[in-house]
Amino acid sequence: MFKFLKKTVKGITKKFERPAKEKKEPKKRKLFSNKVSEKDLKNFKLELVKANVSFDVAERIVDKLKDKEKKRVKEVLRNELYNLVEQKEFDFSKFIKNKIKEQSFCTILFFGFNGSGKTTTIAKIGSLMLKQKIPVVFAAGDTFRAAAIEQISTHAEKLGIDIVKHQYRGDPAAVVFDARKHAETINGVVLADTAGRLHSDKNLIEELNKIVRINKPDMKILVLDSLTGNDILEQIEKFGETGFDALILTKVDVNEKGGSILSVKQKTKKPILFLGTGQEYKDLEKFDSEKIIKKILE
Ligand SMILES: Nc1nc2c(ncn2[C@@H]2O[C@H](COP(=O)(O)OP(=O)(O)OP(=O)(O)O)[C@@H](O)[C@H]2O)c(=O)[nH]1
Ligand SMILES: [Mg+2]
Repeated sequence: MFKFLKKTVKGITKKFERPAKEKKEPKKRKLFSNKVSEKDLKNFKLELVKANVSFDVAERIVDKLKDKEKKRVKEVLRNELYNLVEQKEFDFSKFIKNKIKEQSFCTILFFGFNGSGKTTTIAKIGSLMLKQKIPVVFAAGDTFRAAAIEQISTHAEKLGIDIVKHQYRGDPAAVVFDARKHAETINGVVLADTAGRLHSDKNLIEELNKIVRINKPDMKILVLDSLTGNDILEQIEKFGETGFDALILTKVDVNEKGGSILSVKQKTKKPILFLGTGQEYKDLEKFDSEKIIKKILE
């Protein structure tokens, strides 16, 4: 996980950890500065961009190192990384439990482009809800992609979770509505799947907006594939039209680069709830800023 970003960050910190050369060549001492050079910063910025850190964020990181003493690089980087990924504690299960207490159901809508990992993530969260004894129902809201209803039905069956589904080409807003009615009868949470692709992105956003208008979900979660490079920022902008409360980043187990995590946080300022770390139900990690920084820096 994040091997490439880690190597990049390590590259610059290591470089400045031992100013041994200066001692060996006292005559030339004046030529050596104890500050980080412009050239090093430029190279570091390029490396960050290669690791999928967006240009803006790479610039921000590098700016923080400008005119800093070499020996302070690690500390400055640590602080900046912390600023970039820090977020307030958010107890997802508690949020759901409270909503159910208040209104006898909770509706959570998942969306994101095709293949980002929505359906798999819903199955993982379904499994988590079962463990926490929170009644749960799936809404098969992707009525567009061939086999999408079967895919989520298979998860429902495997996990022993109720599912509400309609016909292919049916209205997803109605599917979610019916699932919500079911959730009220079991005092549970609706995990609503949606399509990742329609005839056009415009259709997709319009359909999502309709689902939101009709069902007023308690939480809207954007699911992003962490392997996506700079396009990830474009995706965020597109789904920003619908608006979202939180994010889930998937496939971090196969993400060597890792920089997208920094850009996403900076761009959205929304909490990342979970990271998808594999294809099994258990492969869902609560987002932990400290842990991420440790992974990158140590
Ligand atoms: N390695 C890994 N694979 C994942 C993860 N999450 C999802 N996948 C895989 O990514 C692929 C797409 O996942 P789906 O859950 O079908 O994605 P989706 O967003 O529902 O896709 P559409 O329904 O086509 O829009 C599947 O092969 C999943 O097994 C993850 O955290 N790690
Ligand atoms: Mg899907």
